[in-house]
Amino acid sequence: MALMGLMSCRTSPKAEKPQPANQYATDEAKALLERMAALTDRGIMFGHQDDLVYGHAWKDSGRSDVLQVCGTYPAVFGWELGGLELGHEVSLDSVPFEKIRESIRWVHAQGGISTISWHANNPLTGGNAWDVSSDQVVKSILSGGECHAQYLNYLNRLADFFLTLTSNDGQLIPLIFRPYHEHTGSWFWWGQNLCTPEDYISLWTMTVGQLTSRGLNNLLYAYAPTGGFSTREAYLERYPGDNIIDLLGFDTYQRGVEQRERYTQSIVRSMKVLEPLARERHKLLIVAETGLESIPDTTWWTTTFWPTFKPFPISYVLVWRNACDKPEHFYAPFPGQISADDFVSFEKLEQTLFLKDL
Ligand code: BMA
Repeated sequence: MALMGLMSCRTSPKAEKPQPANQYATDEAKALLERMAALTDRGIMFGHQDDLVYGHAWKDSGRSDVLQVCGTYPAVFGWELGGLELGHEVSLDSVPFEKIRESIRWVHAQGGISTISWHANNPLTGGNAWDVSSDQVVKSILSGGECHAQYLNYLNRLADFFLTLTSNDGQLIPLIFRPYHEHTGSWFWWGQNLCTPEDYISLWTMTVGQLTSRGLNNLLYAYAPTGGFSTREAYLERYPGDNIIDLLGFDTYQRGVEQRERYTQSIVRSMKVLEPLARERHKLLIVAETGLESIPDTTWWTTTFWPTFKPFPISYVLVWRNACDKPEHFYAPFPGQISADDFVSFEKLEQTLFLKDL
């Protein structure tokens, strides 16, 4: 009987509130996780990378393509810190970090949520995140490696920036940090064929340890391999651990209109693995990066995106950036784009959550 009682308690999704993996998490980080969990009962939050800092054919004008199309901002805002580790003032996508800081503060004051990606430079070769010419990079960063001190310096520069992200009352803004993503592919120096599972996990442990040692207990961590996995073992092969990760997700893209079925089926397959895993471990479920570049499909939002994600208890789905300088590189519509009207219908659905719904 006692066992049955315990089991029914454990299997009830409402029985336990999600707790941050970090036992010293700030009240704000705890509250963010609880709020995100509560919001999944109402729907799925829409996220967009770099929404406030540039968009399709504009920059520096304080707009938002999403706002211009549907009258409200995304609920979740993605930001990119690549270049900060080198002491640069602008990101690898040419956004001043000062602007990212202001934007994160603004988002927080409006009740929105910020998530941060990091295409970190390759410390061993001096190349960028996509430099996969050496399979010794992760090794060189770990304790005893030739780049260890240099990499701690990278992390300290990130920490210095994170420590300035405070709210009006002086508290550290709770944030979702998602480093070392898409690592089950081999296009970044931390990818599958470039390091062992043990070294990849050590990279995470070292990173989180260093940021935490700087007092950053406001960070929630998201784990996002490349989509397309179909077993729990594949998903967990390089998982840093329940004591580090708060959000389970993946990155996946639809490559062209003709790949619609492939995209939707792969998401459903991955979600069927992740949904029970997240429930058992009391983690939140996210789709960290997705989209169809250029959206050459007038009803993509209501006939592909929404029917695919809707059945699952996902906290947020984030679409990638609308580059200002690459006319084809956009993932959210802008006024006049062929899927813009459909996006308006999508925003009006009761279970799609934008900033005004939070
Ligand atoms: C990629 C592309 C690049 C960009 C990078 C980091 O997916 O959007 O143009 O530099 O992300 O944001």
